[in-house]
Amino acid sequence: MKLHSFFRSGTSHRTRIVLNLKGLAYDAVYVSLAKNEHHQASFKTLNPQGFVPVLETGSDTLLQSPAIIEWLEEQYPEPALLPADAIGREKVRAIAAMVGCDIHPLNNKRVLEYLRQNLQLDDAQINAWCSKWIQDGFSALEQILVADQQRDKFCYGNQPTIADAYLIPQVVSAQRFNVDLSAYPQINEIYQHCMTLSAFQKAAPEQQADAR
Ligand SMILES: N[C@@H](CCC(=O)N[C@@H](CS)C(=O)NCC(=O)O)C(=O)O
Repeated sequence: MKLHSFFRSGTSHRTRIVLNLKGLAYDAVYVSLAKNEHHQASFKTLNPQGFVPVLETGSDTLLQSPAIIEWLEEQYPEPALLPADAIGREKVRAIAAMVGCDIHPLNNKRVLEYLRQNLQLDDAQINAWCSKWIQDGFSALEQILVADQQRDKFCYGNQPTIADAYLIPQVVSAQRFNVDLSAYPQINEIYQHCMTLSAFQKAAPEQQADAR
């Protein structure tokens, strides 16, 4: 498999975590968002949206990290990254959606470029924009995590799930935007715990060859 990715991209990062948790080998193809390589025609042939990640399986080109992650889960069911019961799966997918649908898209490069170039916001205003959506999402998520009596060291239960794969990159991004993580002790604890696992360590942005 070939993963087209960028080290700092949260959607690439979550996909790397899932690949690593499942013990799947892949070749990384680096697409520099910093150099706007995602706008190149050759990349847009692969993904007309011009977004990373893209996963080439050998027979298919897979787009959209949620769909790629669900495909990996179906194709490589062990270890399972979704709970066995329907309510558990709903809860894990809900956390993933809080990050994937309600936080991450608002902090994306293209959104920030629009704020900077079209709406003339400065760095401080853009930082405030990013922090706001991360804080709103993390405040709600923190309450959900506190209320879950069954929870152990991860977002759900005592095994890593897709929810953790979404959350950890968002924590990394929160750090970049100087969000004070001490306001979210459960999220911080999950982050600290996940980062003791090699699947998460290996997926970290600074470990990627294109970060150097
Ligand atoms: N919904 C898509 C979003 C993909 C996405 O936005 N990727 C970002 C990197 S995290 C990207 O390629 N951004 C390029 C840009 O915003 O110009 C997914 O989850 O795969």
